[in-house]
Amino acid sequence: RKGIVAEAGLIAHGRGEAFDYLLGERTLPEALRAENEAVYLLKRAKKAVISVNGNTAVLCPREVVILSQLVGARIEVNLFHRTEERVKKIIQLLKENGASEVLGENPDARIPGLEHERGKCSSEGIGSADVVLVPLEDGDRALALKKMGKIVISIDLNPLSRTSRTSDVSIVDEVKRAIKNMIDIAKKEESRKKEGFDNTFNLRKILIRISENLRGV
Ligand code: PTJ
Repeated sequence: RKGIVAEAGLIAHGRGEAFDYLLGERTLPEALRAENEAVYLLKRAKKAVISVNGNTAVLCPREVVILSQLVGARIEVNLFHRTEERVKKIIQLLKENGASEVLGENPDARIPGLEHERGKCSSEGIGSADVVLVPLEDGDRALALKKMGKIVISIDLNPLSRTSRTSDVSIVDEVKRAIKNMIDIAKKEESRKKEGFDNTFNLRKILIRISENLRGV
């Protein structure tokens, strides 16, 4: 009703919930592994950016701001169904939740290969970032960001989505749970040893868990 989430975002949310039931509405060990890897990459990035859309903004604005501060990432509002009004509302919401700076209001660069509104981004943000965290992304944009040579970390409850299959690190977890876990990891990350991480293997294990959950029923 406040006009922050796109109408299509409500349908996207339902799709996510359906997958969350199949996952058991909890963070799987594979998701936690991906969250560890994500924090590692974000902290070591030359220029990390957290891309925020309508759904992410309403579900966990405070968590996004805290994570950005802990890993030294900038925040950019980047919308699929872009309207200037929604961009402004999302920036305002993030600022009310403690963000000192949010990019995205004055896009001056483009993501090659994406048609007009969806391709807009900021040159000092997503345009020049080496690592981008994209919660609830669409497959085309995740792929376009990879083609630009960026490391793409996604958060998506659907392990079969094009986004999950395209990303370098695919976090299959609910966005608020995922970002809360990443905050905890970022707080104690210095003392942690990096584990080997294989995204394809990790996604495969999640699919096996879903089928085991169903078989259990
Ligand atoms: O705010 P905008 O204009 O950028 O629009 C955002 C939406 C989400 C409408 C747009 O990006 C879209 O249509 O996305 P898709 O293609 O539906 O992809 C969203 C993905 O997020 C789906 O695969 C869902 O399973 C997943 N998802 C939905 N809710 C959650 C989620 N993943 C994690 N946490 C959730 N709460």
